[in-house]
Amino acid sequence: MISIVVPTFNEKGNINPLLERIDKALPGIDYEVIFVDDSNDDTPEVIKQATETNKHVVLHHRENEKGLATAVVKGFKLAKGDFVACMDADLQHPPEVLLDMYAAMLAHADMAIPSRLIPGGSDGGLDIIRKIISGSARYIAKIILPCLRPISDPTSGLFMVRRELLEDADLNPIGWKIMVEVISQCNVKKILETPYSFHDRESGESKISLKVSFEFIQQLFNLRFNGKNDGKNMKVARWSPSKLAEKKAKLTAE
Ligand SMILES: Nc1nc2c(ncn2[C@@H]2O[C@H](COP(=O)(O)OP(=O)(O)OP(=O)(O)O)[C@@H](O)[C@H]2O)c(=O)[nH]1
Ligand SMILES: [Mg+2]
Repeated sequence: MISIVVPTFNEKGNINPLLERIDKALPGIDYEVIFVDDSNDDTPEVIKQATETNKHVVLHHRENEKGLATAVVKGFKLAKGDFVACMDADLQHPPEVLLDMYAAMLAHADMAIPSRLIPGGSDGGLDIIRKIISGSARYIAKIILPCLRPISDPTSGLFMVRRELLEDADLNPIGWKIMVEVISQCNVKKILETPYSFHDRESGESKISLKVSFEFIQQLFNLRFNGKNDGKNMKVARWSPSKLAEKKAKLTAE
């Protein structure tokens, strides 16, 4: 089973389109979608309604608690699948990449990381300001944390990992970035990158802020001094678009 952890803060317009697309993306594959929700609008009601008709949906609502990364860690604890994915609710991470990541995990990856920045990937036409912000975040992250250097797109919130690797990891993320925490604190030896196209947000608002950037730097330094993975035993491989298509075709033919 795949457990898909989705942190939500005021995403009511995105929940049902997301669930429909996840269901189409994983034909015949067992999965659960765990929403860890800190919203102060109707989002939990929309998710609760979905739980009544969709057996794949799990809702964990937190009162008076916030924070994207801690929400994801909570989702990891609730996950029951062998593989655990993390994905934003706002459809910027197209749910169709779940099958790409699953194919990578079946090819014995410890962690699958879709990338906007390898051949076949795209950042979905981010404006120049967002490009600069996200490029700088990656650059700074790679300077501070050597284990991130071979990874092309290590600062998004989109990945899949073997659940057993999360079990003994000491995940204590502050703020926003959960993927760098997982790479640094889990014993990931084989990472597979697959190309994908990022999309613009269709509904709801961005929650990014200056505070988030400061917390990110603080998190990177914490991991530099306390992280378990120095990157020396880690291998990163990449699939081309044609290799990915071939692997997925095999998977859906089975
Ligand atoms: N549970 C929980 N989820 C959050 C919190 N903040 C953001 N999220 C969710 O985390 C995901 C990423 O947040 P976004 O605001 O889309 O961040 P972003 O993708 O970096 O920024 P944009 O590109 O502007 O959308 C979305 O699914 C949000 O709903 C929070 O405090 N708690
Ligand atoms: Mg977003």
